[in-house]
Amino acid sequence: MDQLYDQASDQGDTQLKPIQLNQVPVNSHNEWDPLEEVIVGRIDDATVPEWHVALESTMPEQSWDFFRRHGGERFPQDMLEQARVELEGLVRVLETAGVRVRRPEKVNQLLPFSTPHWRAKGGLYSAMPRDSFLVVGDEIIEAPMAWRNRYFETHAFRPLLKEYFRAGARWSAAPKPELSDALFNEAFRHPKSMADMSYAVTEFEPVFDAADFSRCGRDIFAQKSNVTNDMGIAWLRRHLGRDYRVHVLEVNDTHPMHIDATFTPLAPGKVLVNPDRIERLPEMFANWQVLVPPRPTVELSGGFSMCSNWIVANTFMLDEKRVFVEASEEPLLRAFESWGFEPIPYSLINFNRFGGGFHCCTLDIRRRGSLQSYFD
Ligand code: ABU
Repeated sequence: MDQLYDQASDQGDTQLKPIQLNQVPVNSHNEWDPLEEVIVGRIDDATVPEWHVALESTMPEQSWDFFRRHGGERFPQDMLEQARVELEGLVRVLETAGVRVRRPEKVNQLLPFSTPHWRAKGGLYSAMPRDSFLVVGDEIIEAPMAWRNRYFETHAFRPLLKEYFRAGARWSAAPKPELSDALFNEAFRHPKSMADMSYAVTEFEPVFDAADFSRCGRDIFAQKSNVTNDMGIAWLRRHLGRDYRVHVLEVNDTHPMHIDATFTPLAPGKVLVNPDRIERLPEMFANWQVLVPPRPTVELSGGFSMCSNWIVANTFMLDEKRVFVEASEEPLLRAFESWGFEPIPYSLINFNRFGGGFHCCTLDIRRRGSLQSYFD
């Protein structure tokens, strides 16, 4: 069996052991290979982010006043508890399916922090590992996130990252952004159409959220958004090098943040496409089955939400057949069945209000499969 790396190159680190390929700790090339290990976030400690143009550019208008009044405070306990119960239940479902589930540390998100450029009253949460990490093969990349309250978000996951690194995974981080005022677009105005498009972030430095990327082996699809700029996409493309092709999709979304309720590869040759946000896919999808989900019917409860009802399109594959789908979204469940999938109905309807669904709250660390091209 080949060794994944040569211990001699890790001079002086006696804790590192050569590992065998069949023990590789991190291995995920796409969104559908059979899942073996996953990180599921924590919501218990979520703190309301402070009002800022980066939030204004994407958060639903009915929630603005809540952010303005409560930035830096813990979210109401009943909201947190309902979401926590759903997330813990999801962990049990994954474990019952034979998946090893890992969790971030509990951290105090109420601790203030500062840099030479700005101060934050606290963090946000460690609920959405999909936003802060991109797994590409055996590498975990920490994203240079644009929201100031998320500056230290990866720290809750560091014990896991160190464990994976010691076991042979590659671990890298994009350049830590300054997030000074120069990154944010002072002239930001809510665009009414794509012709009028304006983003909250400038090209001052590379920024991206990992959830603006979607993996299909050697081809990775990205969208530019209010947290991901051209420079961030260029950084990732150059970092990954010639083994990968990073494509930027044309997305019809005037308030974009994260691609995973917009464009979701489900299996080789099958992609779920949000009909409100994607009008056409690149020619390379000509032989793919393009699946269009029915429009959401459920309402996110309670007035406050950090995303649109399209969060129900934020699905997560256990393998190329089994897919987690919001249990109360009947039309979507039926659609998946008609397309030949085996939906696993589970409800995250209270968790969704924090801005994420099945794909956001998970980070697939290990799937059984290898690097392939699905388009050649
Ligand atoms: N990652 C969450 C995406 C939510 C949305 O696009 O509506």
